[in-house]
Amino acid sequence: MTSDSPDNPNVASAALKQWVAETARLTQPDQIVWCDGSPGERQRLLASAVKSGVLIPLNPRKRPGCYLHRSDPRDVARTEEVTFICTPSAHEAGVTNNWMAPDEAYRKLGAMLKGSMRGRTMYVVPYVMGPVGSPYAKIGVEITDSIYVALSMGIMTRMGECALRMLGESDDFNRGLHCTLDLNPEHRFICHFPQDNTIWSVGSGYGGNALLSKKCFALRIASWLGRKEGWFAEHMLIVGIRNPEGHTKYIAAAFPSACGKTNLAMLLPPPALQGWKVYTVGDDIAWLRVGPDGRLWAINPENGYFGVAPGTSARSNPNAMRMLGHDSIFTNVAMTPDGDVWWEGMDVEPPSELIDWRGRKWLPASGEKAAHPNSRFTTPIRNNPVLSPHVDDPCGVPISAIVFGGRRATTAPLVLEAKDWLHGVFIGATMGSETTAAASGKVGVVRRDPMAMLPFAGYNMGDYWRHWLAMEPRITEPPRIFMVNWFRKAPDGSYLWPGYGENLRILKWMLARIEGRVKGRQTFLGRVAEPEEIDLSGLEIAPAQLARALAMDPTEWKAELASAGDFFQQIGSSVPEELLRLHRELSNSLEAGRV
Ligand code: OXD
Ligand code: MN
Repeated sequence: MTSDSPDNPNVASAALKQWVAETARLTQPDQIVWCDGSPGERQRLLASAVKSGVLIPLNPRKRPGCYLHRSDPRDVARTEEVTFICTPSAHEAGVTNNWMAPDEAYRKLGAMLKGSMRGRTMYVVPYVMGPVGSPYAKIGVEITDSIYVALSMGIMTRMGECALRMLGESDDFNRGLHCTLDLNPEHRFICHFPQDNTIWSVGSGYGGNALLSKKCFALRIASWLGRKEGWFAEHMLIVGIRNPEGHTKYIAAAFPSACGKTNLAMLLPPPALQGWKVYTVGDDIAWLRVGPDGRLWAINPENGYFGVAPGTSARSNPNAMRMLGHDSIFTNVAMTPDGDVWWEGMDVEPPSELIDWRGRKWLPASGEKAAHPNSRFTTPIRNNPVLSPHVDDPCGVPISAIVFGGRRATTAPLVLEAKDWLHGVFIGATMGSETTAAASGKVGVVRRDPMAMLPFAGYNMGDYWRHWLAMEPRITEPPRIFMVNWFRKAPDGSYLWPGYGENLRILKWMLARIEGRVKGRQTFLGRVAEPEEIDLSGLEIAPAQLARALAMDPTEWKAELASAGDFFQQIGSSVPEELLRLHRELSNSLEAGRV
């Protein structure tokens, strides 16, 4: 449906038409394209993106339907320093978010948006987050001047007429306005207005800043809506684990960006764990509600994967390698002379020459990375060979366990089960992780990343924790809560645990705990697996190495709790008293020598 009049689509609600008209008056595009999500439209947009050089077609014999996009080299990751929560008061945003007053943000960005689409096309992209028609799904509309964004939204969401039909005459939709401007980082702002269900993002084309359905709507705005409406929007994968008897249990797991969520979500069981199978429901975001049975039920609001390419290989994630074989958009990876893709950690020798992510000739001796460390793939969910049959289930899947994990070279054990909901919330709230290339800034620095939501909680972190605690009485059949750490290292810098598919052994231990078949070892914080309780069949790992991966070192934990205490102080008066009390009790236990 192409039109230069915003009034064209008959099915759009009056509120939507009015907002599109207002936005067009502000930004002055040359033409307006309402995206209908049809295959024909996709082909037209792809052809146009190729013609303008936004996309480079890859070798159709090797990667049918696949394209490469190279971004501006200054625009390769999320930029948390220019991401703002624009609530009436600064307190509502809290100290972990940048805050700007809504009036100021609208004025400042409004000035930048004035006439900003002159000479450009404005795409109106309606989309559904969650299964179409599900009572838990929500609708958004993104207006963008980027064809790359429009095409990526067509992969990442259920996009087009289905959203307009579901919206009907309602005015209840997220209003996302995105404009690339000149991509100068100095003109970059990602502003969220939770009270208005609105996002304005300017100056970046990077996925996490520009595909407004994802981090901006499905996490920052949705977390705020979740508190208001009594549910959770979380930075969690959702995975189904089927045991050899054919019973499937679902786990939701929060890990910070670029810590292996996609790999865990589509894990291939090791050969020795015969009969086990893993199904992906989601790899990045979970919306969790309390069902009539008192359990937590999760849907994946997305319809595609926006995953980190480097490190993805036939060994680390064979299912991802299969799904990347067709109909995917790659961003900032390297290109081989025969029009295929390459990245570091693909476990394939690079050819003698490549074109690097910036479009320059690359030789193995150049000493630089050929693919950007945060280069990405954008792939339809249906490409995944182990997609859960319940991915479109309007009610989602019931969650038996919640996992909090970080990237920690020290301190955090391979697996630990929290004593109860409060302990679990504490573990999530005080989680630390080393920073990665998914956000701009220094990589490898440990920071507190509560529930892996530090960059994504759309309101005051202390209030977010209060919401977690306040939900407890409603969840009468609560999931168990675990902490994991796949990344602990030996003093020589090697990883203590092999990770990837072998992580199923740890998930299996969790299921055994839930079924009461193993006890673990009680520690001051919760139960850590005993080495003999972990299924090690077919895996060679020295007992001392495994013991180290599972160790709770009092000195490390004293430092950890001190850092958690500092973090609570930083958050200030909104930290729930229950968490402060538990922190005091745990610190006292450690001081008293109880580990
Ligand atoms: C992502 C991220 O892209 O967390 O999922 O940065
Ligand atoms: Mn993420």
